Amino acid sequence: MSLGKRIDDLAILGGKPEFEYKLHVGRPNIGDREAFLARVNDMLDRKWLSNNGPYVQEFEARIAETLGVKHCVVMCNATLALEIAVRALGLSGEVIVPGFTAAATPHSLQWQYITPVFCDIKYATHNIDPDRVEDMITPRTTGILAVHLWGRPCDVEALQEIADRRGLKLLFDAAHAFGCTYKGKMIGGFGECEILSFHATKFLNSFEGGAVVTNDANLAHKARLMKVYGFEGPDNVIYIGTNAKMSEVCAAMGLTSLECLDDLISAYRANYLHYRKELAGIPGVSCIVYDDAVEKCNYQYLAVEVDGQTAGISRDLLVRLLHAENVLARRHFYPGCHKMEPYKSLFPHAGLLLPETEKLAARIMLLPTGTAVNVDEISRVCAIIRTAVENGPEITDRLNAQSGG
Ligand code: T4K
Repeated sequence: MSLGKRIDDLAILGGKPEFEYKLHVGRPNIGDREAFLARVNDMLDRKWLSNNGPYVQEFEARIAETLGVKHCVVMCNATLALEIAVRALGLSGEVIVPGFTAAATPHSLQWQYITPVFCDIKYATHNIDPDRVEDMITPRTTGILAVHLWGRPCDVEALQEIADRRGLKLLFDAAHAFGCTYKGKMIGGFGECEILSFHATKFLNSFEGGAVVTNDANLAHKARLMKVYGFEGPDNVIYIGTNAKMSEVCAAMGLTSLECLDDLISAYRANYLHYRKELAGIPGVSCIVYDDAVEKCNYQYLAVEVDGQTAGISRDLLVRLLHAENVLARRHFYPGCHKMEPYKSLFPHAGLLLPETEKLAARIMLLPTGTAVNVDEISRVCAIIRTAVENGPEITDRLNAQSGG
């Protein structure tokens, strides 16, 4: 183990990569393989592979129970779950969303010809800023789609107060927030509904999957019909629907993942604490704060802010440098949805109202964590970052010289 790499040994300057294999952000958690395979065998024996099979029903019941919500409607991914929730709620015109989120969030609106109106975030929380939401409301606004980014809860009460006062529907993209709380209550039951993701890279994995969770029986019923083409009964379609069904094999994986929830949280938490310790004191580099004395969190995202001025190296160069070492850090959610198509063409000046989003998008990187990463690897990743920060200007100069700049 070569802790404390010297500048000359950095792979970006021609040295050998620290890792012979790639460390990914979002490597899936597999859970108990035997339990999963046993379920798959049962499923094959049963010859019931999709269409609201027994595993899907069990998965829905287990999620609702875990989150303390009345209804869980699982679907094939969170993007379709978002689209269905938006449609089932009857949203139209404009809906307010943060710009600092995955493309899936605004796409779920634009796909249905509803205009996503990008709202700035609060820098300290990375979440939509309720103080800015009010400014974005127009006569066409019908809803607020907030995101519990990195699993840290939005200011739910402030958003609900605005929604109630202005007659808007409030829903949450909780794709990152399985197992997290707001004011001690599990995320899942806030607003009209919340949307979960069980994508392979997520904390709770069903290969592909998502869900609408809600305490509203009518909304759940509507979402349930809409995910099966809008059929109510064998010959009667009553809504425009789609096919958003989850397959049995995905539900089998989801159930298996649920069984190891506590182990997963312990693994992510241990990694998070180790990262915090190892990154402490590196100038300009700060680790996201999760505080389980305040709220339960799943520690899924190891978000690190790089202040290039103080660190002496930019976030982007640091990411390039880490990639050369086979540490595949990600710049989520750079450059912000408002700077991606179709939004950057539709709203070329949106960034003027999103200064905090733009600042954060230029500084955040995600580092590898989860069950596929151990503390020894984390120490080595942090040692590379320390070397990079200690030698930032020299690395930049050498790279410029190499490229003839
Ligand atoms: N709302 C929010 C706030 C979201 O973040 C997302 C999705 C959604 C809604 C929509 O949820 P879904 O419709 O997906 O259920 C990943 C995920 O695809 C996506 O779920 C996630 N957010 C997004 C932020 O991240 P990428 O572009 O990072 O995936 P990809 O293919 O680059 O994989 C990440 C890393 O994981 C790679 O280094 C490879 C590794 N990997 C990935 C997969 C799938 C593996 O090692 N094994 C695997 O099976 O999007």
